[in-house]
Amino acid sequence: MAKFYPVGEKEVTRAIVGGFLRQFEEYVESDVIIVGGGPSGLMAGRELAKTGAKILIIERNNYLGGGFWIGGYLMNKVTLRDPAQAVLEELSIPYQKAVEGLFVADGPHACSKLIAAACDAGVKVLNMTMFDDIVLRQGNRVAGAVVNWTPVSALPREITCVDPIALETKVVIDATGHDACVVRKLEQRGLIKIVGFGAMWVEESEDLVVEHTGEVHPGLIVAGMAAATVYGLPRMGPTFGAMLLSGKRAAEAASRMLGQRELVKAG
Ligand code: 48H
Repeated sequence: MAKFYPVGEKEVTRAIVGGFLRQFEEYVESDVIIVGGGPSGLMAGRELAKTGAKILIIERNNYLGGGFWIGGYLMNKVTLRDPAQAVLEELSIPYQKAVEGLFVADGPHACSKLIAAACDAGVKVLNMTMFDDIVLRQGNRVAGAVVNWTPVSALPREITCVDPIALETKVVIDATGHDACVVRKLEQRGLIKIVGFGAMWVEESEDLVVEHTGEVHPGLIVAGMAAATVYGLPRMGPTFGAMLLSGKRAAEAASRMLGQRELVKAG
């Protein structure tokens, strides 16, 4: 049996610290920051990274995928309505037809394939990292994200004084789901009004979410369930086609916004 090569703890630690720091320093500046690594954020990231843009996903959890792992009612199945099965085909995710126009896939399989597709395209991820605030420039254009370690936000205020740090970017995508955390920071400053998502009505909701995906404020795109929250659109329940197609639309909007601007070189 082959024996393991004799490297020890210090080499393991150096590899982790060095690897993290090199990447972190490089991604202090990016083309697009996507806040939230659920289905809409991952899809947007994958599409944008394919174009050569430098993409960073900020995710507060230690895992990616958001609500896409477990679908409805903790039952590990995700559904998609026609035409979103095309994305399943594109990502080689196995699925079955449930009834005409409705398809079902295994959450863990679908989610892990989507995560892999985003990573394969070149998306980088900062997980256990909480979006804390926005960076605003002239004309209140969104120009970055202020972040902190997730565990810091879990500590009581009295015993923490850990200031967050800021990352610069050209475009931010709010893909934080029901909370619309990024847009909420604009609302807190009186720059925008959030309506709050409406009651469930799947037949109406999905087209509306995709239609409303786009620039909500200079430099900021809203995608996925966050779009329903911002514009007061009906929710859709445990079906994910609109999340994936909204991610694609967010990527198209971001590409247009990046337009002629020179992309930041990914090292
Ligand atoms: C860093 C954050 C922060 C923060 C949140 O909830 P998600 O899966 O979002 P979508 O929009 O891609 O998909 C929504 C879908 O999962 C869903 O819930 C549906 C279809 N519901 C329908 C209905 O009727 O209820 O993912 C959002 C991600 C999560 O991973 C969060 O942890 C992350 O964003 N996140 N990351 N900093 N402040 N807030």
